[in-house]
Parts: sequence; C-alpha cells; structure tokens
Amino acid sequence: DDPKLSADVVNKVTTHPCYSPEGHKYARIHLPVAPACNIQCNYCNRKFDCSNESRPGVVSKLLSPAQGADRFSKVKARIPQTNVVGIAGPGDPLANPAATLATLKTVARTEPDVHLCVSTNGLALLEQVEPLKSAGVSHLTITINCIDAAIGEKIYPWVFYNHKRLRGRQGAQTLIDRQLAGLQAAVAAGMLVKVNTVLIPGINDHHIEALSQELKSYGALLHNIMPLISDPAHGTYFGLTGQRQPTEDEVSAARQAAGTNMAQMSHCQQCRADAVGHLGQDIDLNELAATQSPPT
Ligand code: CLF
Ligand code: SF4
Repeated sequence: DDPKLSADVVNKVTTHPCYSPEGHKYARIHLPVAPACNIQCNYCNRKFDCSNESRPGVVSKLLSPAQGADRFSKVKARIPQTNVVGIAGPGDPLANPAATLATLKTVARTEPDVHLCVSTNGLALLEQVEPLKSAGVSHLTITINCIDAAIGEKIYPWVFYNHKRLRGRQGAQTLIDRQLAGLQAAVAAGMLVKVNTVLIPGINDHHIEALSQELKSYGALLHNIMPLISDPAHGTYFGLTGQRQPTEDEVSAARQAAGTNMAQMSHCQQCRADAVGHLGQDIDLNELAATQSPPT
C-alpha cells in the first residue's frame, strides 16, 4: 500500500510468496546446501535445520550446488509456479559462501527469471553483499532478534568472527553491529530486505517496538515476527532454562507494536531448509527423491 514503492519493487514483492499474501500463487524451493553456522543461538540445536528461518526438528539432507540446481529444475518442471529459489540453511548460507553462491549462479543460468532469495543471521553479510548482488540475489532476509547487546548476550552464547570466538556481550554487540551494517549495505545495493525476529518471552518481547523503529530507519522493507518454537523433544530449548514459546496473544501484541513502524508479515510457515512448493502446501521430498540424481 506504500505509494513510495516503485513499480519494480511492487512487482518483486507481489511475486514472492513470503513478501506478500498476493504472492501465494507462486511457490518457493529451498536448497539445503549450507551446513555450517558462524554463531550459536540458544534456541538452536545444530542437529536440526536453522530455526531462524526453518522449522526445527527436521534434518535436511544436504545437497551439493549441482544437486541443488538439479532439484530446482525437476521441481520447476513439476510446479511451474516455482519462481523463488531460497537458500536458508540448514546452517547459515553466508557461513558457506562458496556453496551458496555456486548454487545461486547455477540456478540463475538455468532460469534467469527466478527470484533468488537468501536468509542469513547477518554476521557475514557485509562482506557478501557484493557477491550476492552479482549473483542476482533480489530478496534477502536477516534474522535480527535485538539491537541491544544486554538482550543479545541472553540469546547468543557466542559468535565466530575474524577467526575468534567472541562470547557474552562482546559477541552479541559484534553480531548486532554486523547485522545493521549488512542491512544498510544490502538496502543500498537494491535488495529487498525482510527482517525475521524470533519472539522470546521475557527476553526480547519488551524490545520489539524499539527494534522495529531501528530496522525501519535502516531501510528494511518488511518485518516477520516468528514465535520461538520451544520443544526439547525436537532439540530446541532455550539454553537450559526451559524457555516457553509465546502465546498467540503475545505474538499478536508484538506484531501490533512493530506494526507502528514496519509492514508486517504474518503468514510465515517457519519452513524447513529444504522446503518445496507453495507456502503451507509443501510437497513430499521422498516422492521427489525418486527422480533425484545420485550423489556426486
Ligand atoms: Fe525461503 Fe525465506 Fe526466501 Fe521465503 S521462506 S528464504 S523469504 S523463500 Fe517465508 Fe518460510 Fe517464513 Fe522464511 S514462509 S520461513 S519467511
Ligand atoms: Fe542455529 Fe540458525 Fe542460529 Fe546458526 S543462525 S545457531 S543454524 S538458529
């Protein structure tokens, strides 16, 4: 509804299933080519997909870039509305830049009209904005849970930056600084930047309005507040404190608070890193595997 958006931006928003409800007729495919991660989130268990952008409790079978591009071609033949190729894990795509970029470039050669989408924690984003841009990435998601290191140190026990493991407040501050610098650079490079925030009761719920105000000032387009999925059986737990997940009312209140500053996404499905199909109607990968090439 924003009259300031150009026709090109409106087109990119309305043809992407995550960026607008109007995009629901299009489908996305996630290619799980990125196993490593460069930070630790307290709600993550590394045995599972990145729960920043992916439904926890399921492990993606990793693909090589060539296998990823091959899966895309097969899915495109079967679901022609697949116009978004996303890299969202199972770790952080930008902690695996070679695999991520090789996959995106191969896909773009096969199908130049597809939207290329990446979801990252943002730690390594600033260095990768140019390579991502030249690979043709148009849609970018950064998971930013706070802009206050006193909150961040409760969420991230460590980050690995410049060959060093940084802990506590220093680690959190480094991550926040890099996320905001990366956000600014990605916006300046012309990417449509969405921010995902995992809502964690008692940790960052009081901070959402201040966060969304800052995100808006850095040029983010859209805010997706996702409830923490807390299920020890699925390997997600918040540190060892048994953090609960937010209620529906708490999620609505956070979206309302953030909505004073930013357009809100409220149809997120918290997808797996290997999700395929229309949002909420994922197709079965086992069925797809029957037509998949053997590992190389
Ligand atoms: Fe995938 Fe993410 Fe791109 Fe969408 S998912 S990389 S922006 S193509 Fe979408 Fe799934 Fe929610 Fe992500 S519903 S988890 S917001
Ligand atoms: Fe886990 Fe994702 Fe956080 Fe990395 S960024 S620790 S993969 S939730």
